[in-house]
Amino acid sequence: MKRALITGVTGQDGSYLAEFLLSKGYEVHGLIRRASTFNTDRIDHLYQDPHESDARLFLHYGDLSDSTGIRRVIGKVQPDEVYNLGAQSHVRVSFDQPEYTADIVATGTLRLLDAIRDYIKEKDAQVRVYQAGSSEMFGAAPAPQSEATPFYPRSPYAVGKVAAHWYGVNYREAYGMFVSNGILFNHESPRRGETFVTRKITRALGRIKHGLQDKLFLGNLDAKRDWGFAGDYVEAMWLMLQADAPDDFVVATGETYSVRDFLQTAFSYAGLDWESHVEFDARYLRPTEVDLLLGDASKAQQRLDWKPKVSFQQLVEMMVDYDMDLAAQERTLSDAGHKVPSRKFG
Ligand code: NDP
Ligand code: GDR
Repeated sequence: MKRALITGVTGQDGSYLAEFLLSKGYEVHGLIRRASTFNTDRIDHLYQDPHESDARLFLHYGDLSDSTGIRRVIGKVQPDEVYNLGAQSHVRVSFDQPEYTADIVATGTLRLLDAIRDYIKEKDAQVRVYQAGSSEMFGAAPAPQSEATPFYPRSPYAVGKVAAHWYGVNYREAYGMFVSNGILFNHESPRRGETFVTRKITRALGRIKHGLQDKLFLGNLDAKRDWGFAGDYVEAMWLMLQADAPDDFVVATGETYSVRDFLQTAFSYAGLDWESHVEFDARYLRPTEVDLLLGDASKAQQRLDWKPKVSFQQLVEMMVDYDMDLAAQERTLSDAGHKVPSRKFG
């Protein structure tokens, strides 16, 4: 049985990847952060009591800021594959917390790679590493963006991801390690964090439809993104580690839509007019914006035989359907006198 270690297992991608690897027969280990409230909502449906003999998902406390803990977990888990998905992944927040973001996104990756490097040497082990790179690394570079496009990062987050990317390349070249960098364009799902624009929109839409809120405050509606489905993208991560040799791959749909297009598609699917509900709030603008992302994933298609299955329209409908159900449940609670919290951040 292959063993995988996932940092960021409690996040959107971590949950889909854990599900995917379990379905492939892996034993899956995840790094989780200690929090004062439970932060395992997205993986609770996968969790089994570790005392049960057929349990294959195990969680370990750890943090990408803590080398000693990371080294201990790697020594204990002895993974065949490591997926580094842990990050302070919010671009706008990275302007508020640049140093912390750099520490987790860039130096955290270095800590992990260095721990794996020593583990491989000490144990003569074979470990394959996936690094979660981002289309944000392209930033202001002209579209379409492929593996050959030079990076031009536009936020502390993106600069951190560029550093992490090059740490990966350097460890591959310096120590012969199997490190593959995914350069994934935006991918969404009903499990997307509620402060990212797509989920913020579908979450608000459900609540507007069910009379729980009236307004949705957003920033720049002109930005264009290449949005895919997270469930499709975690398969590309896995395929990268099954290849004969490590490499870097763009993963994208090859289509781009503006935030306004997303609003229009989502609201019209729900039979509502977005312009009656959306208002501008400058707090959601970024000091430097990424205007246009459009990926060219032909290398992943040719070498990994990967292509996306879920279209933009299907993705929007999947998210709206999910959030309509969620808002209906909230409405029931609210009607029964329970306080349903409003969503304030984004
Ligand atoms: P999420 O924000 O949903 O999840 C991030 C995960 O990282 C969570 O499990 C979080 O834990 C964990 N984490 C945060 N800080 C630390 C830390 N200090 N130490 C260890 N773990 C930490 O992100 P996604 O699932 O959307 O993305 C996964 C990865 O892919 C990230 O690296 C992201 O930057 C990158 N990426 C994402 C894209 C996307 O469109 N989704 C596109 C390209 C790249 P907790 O739950 O406790 O907060
Ligand atoms: P992004 O995703 O920055 O592309 O990073 P996000 O959904 O946050 O923003 C997309 C675009 O929408 C605009 N926008 C808003 N964004 C947010 N969050 N909230 C708003 O109210 C709002 N109004 C307009 C933004 O300005 C931006 O142009 C995501 C993250 O998952 C990263 O970790 C990942 O690396 C990249 O995708 C690829």
